[in-house]
Amino acid sequence: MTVKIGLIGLGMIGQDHLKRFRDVISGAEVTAVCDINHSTADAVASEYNAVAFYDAEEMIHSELVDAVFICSIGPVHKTQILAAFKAGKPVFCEKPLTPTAGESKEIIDAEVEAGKRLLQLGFMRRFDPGYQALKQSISTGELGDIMLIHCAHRNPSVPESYTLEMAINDSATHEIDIIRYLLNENITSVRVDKPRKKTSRALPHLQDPLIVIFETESGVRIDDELFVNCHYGYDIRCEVIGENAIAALTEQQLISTRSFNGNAQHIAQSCMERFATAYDREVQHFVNSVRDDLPMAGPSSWDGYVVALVCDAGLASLKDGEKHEVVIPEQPALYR
Ligand code: ISE
Repeated sequence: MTVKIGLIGLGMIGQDHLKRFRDVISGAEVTAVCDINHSTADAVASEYNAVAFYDAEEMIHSELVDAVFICSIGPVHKTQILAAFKAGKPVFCEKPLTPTAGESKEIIDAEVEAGKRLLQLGFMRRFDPGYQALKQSISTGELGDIMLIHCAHRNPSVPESYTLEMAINDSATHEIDIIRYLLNENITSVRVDKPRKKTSRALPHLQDPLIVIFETESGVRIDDELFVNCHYGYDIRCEVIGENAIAALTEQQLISTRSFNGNAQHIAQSCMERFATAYDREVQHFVNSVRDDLPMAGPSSWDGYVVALVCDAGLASLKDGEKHEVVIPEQPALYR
């Protein structure tokens, strides 16, 4: 069976996924694309031999579509996800699930009512071979009891539309999810520190870098440097400090180059470049679940909801600088 994909949102990540469906993914083809910008939808549809839609709900209900692939902006996710659930179609949704925890809760309620998982969320880092190896070394116990994790989330630059809050609910979301994945436990508190110094490269409305401190149920303390105008590259770091040993993500390149400039390794310039393998694997995982008619697996709506709860606490701390507790309701059986 070839899964017929309807892709909503033809911005940067949407177009990156379109290329992936064309060049890498097996068992699926993009039959429909949708964007509110008519000329973008028309141009992309003709390039990819798909049908153009301008209205997401119309595309979701079309017979051309078996599964819905959401790459639109966060504020419209809830409506599109609920429409796909109603049409009984499986959904892949780029992060965030929704901008607020309240909206994510509505998605949880709808999925619980349906009685089966219908959505895979785009937390692609869970499919990255480096993070998977880190998780493996934590779970075998070879590092001993985990005490600290140091993370850094560096982007070369961000567009003018990037707000201060997005450092938490657009960038740090990735660390929030991956900490829960690595440690298999929840985050219980968040504090955002604003260093007195900020880079001259950040637009005036931003505070860059920021440091976010998380604590987990068992007491692991995590510091996350968010530096989204670091200029030099897209650099994601993670070092896990155990009682017996320390494990960290390595440089991601397969080669280094020796020359008059020294011993150099290329540094990725975007998340699409750094996490290309992870994106390929998450999308193939989604397609396989739909093709084999399995309940969705991988990052879930519940993961999106919990991350949104942590983000809400982080946003409160961004305002007052205080430590905010995260209260997580009981997890429905569907997600256990
Ligand atoms: C962006 O939305 C992403 O998801 C990237 O992975 C992240 O590094 C960036 O900071 C976000 O703005």
